[in-house]
Amino acid sequence: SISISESNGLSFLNVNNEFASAKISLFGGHVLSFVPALDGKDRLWVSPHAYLNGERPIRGGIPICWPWFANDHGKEAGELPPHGFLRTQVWQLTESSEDESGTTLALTPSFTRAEGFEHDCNVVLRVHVGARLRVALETENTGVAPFSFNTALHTYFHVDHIKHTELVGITGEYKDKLDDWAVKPTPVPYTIDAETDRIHLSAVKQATISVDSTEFTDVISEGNDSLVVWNPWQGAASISDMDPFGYKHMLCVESSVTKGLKLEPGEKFELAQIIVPK
Ligand code: TA6
Repeated sequence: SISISESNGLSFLNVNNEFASAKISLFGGHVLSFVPALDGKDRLWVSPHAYLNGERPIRGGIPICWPWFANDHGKEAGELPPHGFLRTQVWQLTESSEDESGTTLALTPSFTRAEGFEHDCNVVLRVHVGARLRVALETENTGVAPFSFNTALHTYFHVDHIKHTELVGITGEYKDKLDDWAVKPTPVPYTIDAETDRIHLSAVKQATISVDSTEFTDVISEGNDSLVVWNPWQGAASISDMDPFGYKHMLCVESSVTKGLKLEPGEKFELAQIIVPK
């Protein structure tokens, strides 16, 4: 079933079926929770201090970065909104259906053209809530000229404790934002014990979040050219909408396009993340 609830001027879609429940905010087209019936544990984390009133992007869940990632819009940081302008607008539910595999929704943002991105295109977010959660952002060039963009599904995964968490399956090199983008080999084992802000440069298709050496969640990516891993660690204390200790319970693993993707007129592109509870 799908129901709509309202709170603080925002609307939320509540999906419930035999496989899972999920909550999606129309502000941001933003998935906030995915609780599989398998074990009843939410795979997504939302900050207890998140703004859920439309004043700011929501801290947690699956923010949508588009048509640039962080501040890679080619202007000075702060001139344009970080991570683009889809995560701060109200989306519309345009389709919904239910079948034996779960519930599928389609949402569209109110606008896709704004300062910094003056191109004709359509954007659709498709969310399938089943035994797995699949979130797919489709961009279509409806104009007459090519354009380039970046995009990410900036997912905040819930982990019981970051110190007991390991990322398995990421190979290749990463660019370290915290070290002037120095290129470094991916660590093995991949544990997090300090502030971490990395763009892994290979198109990692599957990574596993393990807790206490037990697989907890698989993160499958489609269409990505990179994977971003972020945890602010104690720097979270300076992020006003993040609990100072929130970093202990979250890890961002983001299916991303960060190298610039060119879409020709008439072309469509889909970036997807599939969250598989183990
Ligand atoms: O994905 C990593 C990152 O770009 C970090 O550099 C960090 O700033 C984070 O996202 C959160 O960004 P936000 O704009 O949501 O505060």
